[in-house]
Amino acid sequence: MSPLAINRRRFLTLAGVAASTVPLSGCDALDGFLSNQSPVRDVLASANGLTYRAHRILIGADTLAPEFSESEIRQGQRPNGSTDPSEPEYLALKDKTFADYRLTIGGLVEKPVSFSLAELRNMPARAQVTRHDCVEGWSCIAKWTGVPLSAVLDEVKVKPEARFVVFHCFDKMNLGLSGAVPYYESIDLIDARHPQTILAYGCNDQALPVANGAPLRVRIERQLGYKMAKYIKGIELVSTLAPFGSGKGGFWEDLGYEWYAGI
Ligand SMILES: Nc1nc2c(c(=O)[nH]1)N[C@H]1C(S)=C(S)[C@@H](COP(=O)(O)O)O[C@H]1N2
Ligand SMILES: [Mo]
Repeated sequence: MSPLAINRRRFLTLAGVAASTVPLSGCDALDGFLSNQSPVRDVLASANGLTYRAHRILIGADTLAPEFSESEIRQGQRPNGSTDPSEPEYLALKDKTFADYRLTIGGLVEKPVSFSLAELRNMPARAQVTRHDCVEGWSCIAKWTGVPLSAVLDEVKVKPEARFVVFHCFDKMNLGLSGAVPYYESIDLIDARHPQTILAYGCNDQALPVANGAPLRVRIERQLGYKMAKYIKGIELVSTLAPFGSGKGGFWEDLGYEWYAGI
């Protein structure tokens, strides 16, 4: 680890400790934890803003995540989260090995469009051997092949008012009594245009397996695993994240995880 990385981690840890010393007053605060008005949420949100700004200052926009050699791949990519979606729309596509799949791209773009897998494979490709870090405490090195998201964004021509890229997924997550909600994620346009941000259709020189997000998943190599949406159904360019889920920018973010999960 470089000294910069250690300093950055220490700084972020200290920032986190400062934010977490705000006391939770009894059960009311915890019960209201997930509501948008909760004061706990505001503290989390401001700590998140600090993390985002600290990362953006300390890491340049184009700094690359470390890449590894193929000999450092020890196993298949360990599947996590949804690994076998059961939604009928997904099963119908999977039945035909995704021949009818189309990635739709809309929202704040000049040319809303949809791409088949063959079209995506014919675009400029990038392969990278990178380490996936899951917030649950495991890492895995794998080779990912796909089309840079920036190339896809150039095709659709992003409107100037767009600020975020939202990934809509096929799989739904069970939230108990609240029912099932679709997995979704979002990133800003800096990460979207980062050279290692790719829409991956290949993993370890094979077609992307269902367990890892077939037919298409995003790799955002400077962020934690949960940001890397699998089973992508559509991409939307937006100016605000408020309309989606509980408005925090992703399935896990709506449950309290940081939106900017930089590593
Ligand atoms: N659609 C979708 N994307 C997802 C998830 C999920 O459950 N559904 N899990 C996330 C988490 S927490 C991780 S660690 C990675 C796991 O990717 P893998 O199965 O290829 O290891 O996918 C992320 N993207
Ligand atoms: Mo994860």
